[in-house]
Amino acid sequence: MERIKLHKGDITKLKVDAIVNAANTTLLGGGGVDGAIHRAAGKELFEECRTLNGCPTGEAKITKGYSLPTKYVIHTVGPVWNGGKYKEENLLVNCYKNSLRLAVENKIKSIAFPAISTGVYRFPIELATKIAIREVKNFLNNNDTFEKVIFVCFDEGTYSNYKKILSA
Ligand code: AR6
Repeated sequence: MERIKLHKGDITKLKVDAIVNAANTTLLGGGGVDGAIHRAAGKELFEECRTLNGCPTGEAKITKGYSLPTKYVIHTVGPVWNGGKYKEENLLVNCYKNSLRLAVENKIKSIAFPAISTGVYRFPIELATKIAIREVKNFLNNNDTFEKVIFVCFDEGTYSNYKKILSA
């Protein structure tokens, strides 16, 4: 699984074909990684997002990267954690599957994911990380177009959690 990489830092700095945004259903920006991506991409990203008519939870939509070093941004909407009885796990699985599928359709060879739903949306970090790693591994097993999939961790706690689960 040497195509999977772990990186600690800011996803907006990465020069990859695509970065994934943990957006909300409006796709019109917000806080956390979404806010950072919109700030770094500039207002053209907001203008393109306005034309997309939002995005349901678990699905994904693609835009250009504008002032970011990345060519594309794949916007996906993670579930808000409400205790685990509202299909939160399935919806998070869908975020990874749909983002990766959209990447393949756009000939993307390198992609970086933030820890979707684990911030403002309160999804338990360990469960979210297991889902993220399992879904990416499954996808890579059936696909050889990706050269690199990077998990980007913004804080030490997230990083050490990914490190532990990746090496388990
Ligand atoms: N680079 C990489 N990861 C980051 C960055 C960054 N620049 N900034 C934050 N993170 P969150 P969610 C991490 O809250 O839980 C927004 O308002 C952060 O530390 O950004 O899916 C949207 O508009 C955490 O580990 O996303 C939605 O309303 C992870 O990214 C809502 O938040 C996800 O945290 C989405 O909530």
